[in-house]
Parts: sequence; structure tokens; C-alpha cells
Amino acid sequence: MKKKFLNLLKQPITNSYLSSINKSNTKNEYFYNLSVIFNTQNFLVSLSKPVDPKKQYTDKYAHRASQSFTMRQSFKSVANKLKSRFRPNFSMEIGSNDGVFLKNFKKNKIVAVEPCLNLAKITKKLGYKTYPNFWNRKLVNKILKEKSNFDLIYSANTISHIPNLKETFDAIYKSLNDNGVFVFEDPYMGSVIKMNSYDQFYDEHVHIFSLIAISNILKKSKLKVFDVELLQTHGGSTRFYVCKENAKYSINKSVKNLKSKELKQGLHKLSTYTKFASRVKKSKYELLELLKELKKKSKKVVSYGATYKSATIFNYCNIGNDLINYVLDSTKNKQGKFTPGKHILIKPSNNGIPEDVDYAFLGAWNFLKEIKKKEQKFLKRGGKFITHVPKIKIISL
Ligand code: DWN
Repeated sequence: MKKKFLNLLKQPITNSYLSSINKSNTKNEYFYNLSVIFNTQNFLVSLSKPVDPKKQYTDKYAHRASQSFTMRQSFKSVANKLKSRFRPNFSMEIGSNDGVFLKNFKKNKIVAVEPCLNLAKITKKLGYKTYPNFWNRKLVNKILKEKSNFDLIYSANTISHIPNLKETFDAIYKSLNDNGVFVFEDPYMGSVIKMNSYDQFYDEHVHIFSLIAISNILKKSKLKVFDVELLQTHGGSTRFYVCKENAKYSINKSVKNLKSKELKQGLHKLSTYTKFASRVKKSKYELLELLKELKKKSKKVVSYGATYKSATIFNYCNIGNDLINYVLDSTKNKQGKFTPGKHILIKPSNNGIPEDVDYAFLGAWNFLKEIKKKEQKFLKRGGKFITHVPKIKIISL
């Protein structure tokens, strides 16, 4: 049975950064109701009504995975780790974005799948065979006609974006060699509960995975998890190592350990999610109280990182220009545009937080360490960060 436990109200498509604010732009902005459900049978947490992927993954896709030092390092290190552990002869990446993972492989040793045409162009230009398509049964048939089966398939922050998991994993099964390995990483439900990071729910995050849920789903496609890692990236992610049921890999201790941790955390119980939903309401109330108080004191507050996640916060809490002056971001193609739904101007963050800013709300809270390092000047002159994870608090030097 599917049980609705969280209602994050009317939300825009997070990738829809507006280039100007005028009547026709705002009139055409697409909104949908964002609510989240728990499947009591397989324990999967998903959005109740996913948005049409064709509206989301367009030729104007804004996010660049290579924007942060943290992620460049993380992709380099996972690429090296996978190459030395599995010695793949032929690999594939699903959702290759701007090629930050791909670049660590020789051009004839890997192919890419990327439905956003502006991104697919980047990796094509770099010399990598790139399929500018959505990952599905039809594409797999095409790839297998042209190429061979794969020893390694990697995917970061993509599988959780696909509504139809059965088709997705059946297609993975079909494309793997008998002892091939599928490694994928996505935000982790255990971390969302622990960090109260409700902003991980937005149109693109159709599912947030736990090990217990993913194991149940993979079984239906004759696949199994044989190893799992908890990662710091994106505020807490899981990296699942998957193979065919009859492949040579034996199941690592990590799988049993994480399963029992999840049962202790209650990721299989509806009550865990309803309690989480109450904490989300409290977080909204406290954030609004704080921002209103700062406004009363005439403090200048901006937001740091025009993240997709922060679209959920601003729209759910009804935070606009009245409470946040502008948003800073280092991504060139977001700069000069306006945030989805609440239409707050995005300015470049490249020269650091301007002198007259008192507080910066952390839209990119998942990069706190990197941002703190960059913004020492801001902190030293008394500037403060605001975060909502795991609860509303102010961070100073
Ligand atoms: O899954 C997804 C994740 C991986 O990326 C997507 N569906 C979309 C996107 O979500 P996000 O926007 O929440 O991701 P990030 O990686 O948390 O975004 C960080 C943003 O902050 C980027 O726009 C870059 C910006 N930034 C900055 O301006 N200065 C980041 C750092 C570290 C900085 O120092």
C-alpha cells in the first residue's frame, strides 16, 4: 500500500531558472503538487506524481556536476577505485552530465548516456560516444546492436530520477555481462531522516533510496546488491554495487550491517516517515521566524548556492525576495537568472560574499566544508551562515 506522509505544496520544475521576470514568463511557469509516499510493501519512498521527464531534462539543463572541487575529487576517486577493483574492459555511464566521471576513462573504453542535449554535446565534443537519450528498453536494444555488453555500468544521481525502476533495472540486466557490475549512487533515505533534509525532495528526485527498498526492487529484475557504501556526498548518499543474481560476487558484510542499521532506524515503518513530516513542519516555522527577525533588524540576508534543493525550501516556506536579497552561485548559466517559483535573482559567487552581507542561507549546505574554506573573509568579518540541517542554526567562525 502507498501511504502519503509529506506534502511540500505547490512546486515548480527545479531546472526552470527564468531568464527574466515578465508576465508571459511567469504565466507559463509549470507548477505541480509535491507530495511524498511510502510503499509499505517494498519500503520505497517516492513522489506521488512524477513530472514528465521531457519537461525536466531539456537542452537547457543547468546543473554542472563539475562545479565543485568536492565533486571533481569524488568522481576522480570513484573512477580510479572502480577501475582497479573490477578491471573493466568496456564501461558505460548513465547520466554523464558534463563528463566529470567520464574524463577518467579512455575514450574507446566507455560510452555515455545523457538525455539533456546541451550536456550530451559537451561529452561528444570531448570525444566520447554519447547517446543523447533517456535510459530505457529501446535505447538498450540500440546500444547492444552497435556495441557489446558491459563489464561496468556507473550512474550517479540519475537512477533516483527515473520513474519506472522496473524497466530501468531490466535494461541494466540486459546490458551487463554475466559477471558485469552496476554501481550507482544517489541520496540516501537514512540521511534524509537523520539530517531532516526534506529539500532532497523535488521534481527530479522521484525516489529516495534505502538499501532495504532497493534490494526488494532489484530482486524483481534478477539483480542483487553485493556491496554498499555510505558516502558524504550530497549530504549523505549510498553507493550500491549490483550484479546479476548468479554472478560470481559474494555478498559483503557491509550489506548485512547496513540492513540492520536501517531496521533500527525504522526505515521500514510508516511511523518513521510521519514523525519526519512533523519535524519538517517545525523546520519551516523556525526558518521563517529567524528570517523575519533578521529582516526586522535590517540585516542583509542572501542565499548561497542556487541549488535545486533550495527551490523546495523557498517554495514550501514561501520565501521570496522579501526575505532573501539574492542568491549567489558559481555556475555561469545560472547567473543573471531567477530561481524557479520564487524568482530571486542569482548573482555570481566567484568573488566571494559581498562586504554588506550579514547572513548567507546555505542552499548548498552539502558543501559546507568547501564553502567555509572559500568564505573565510566573510566569516572573519562577522558574517554568518544559516542552515536548516539537521535543524535551524547559525554558523559563525
Ligand atoms: O541530483 C542532482 C544533484 C546531484 O545536482 C540534480 N537533480 C540537480 C543538482 O541538485 P542541486 O542543485 O541541489 O546540487 P548541488 O550540487 O548541491 O548544487 C550546488 C550549487 O551550488 C551549484 O549550483 C554550484 C553552487 N556552488 C557555488 O556557487 N559555490 C557550490 C559550491 C561548492 C560553491 O562553492
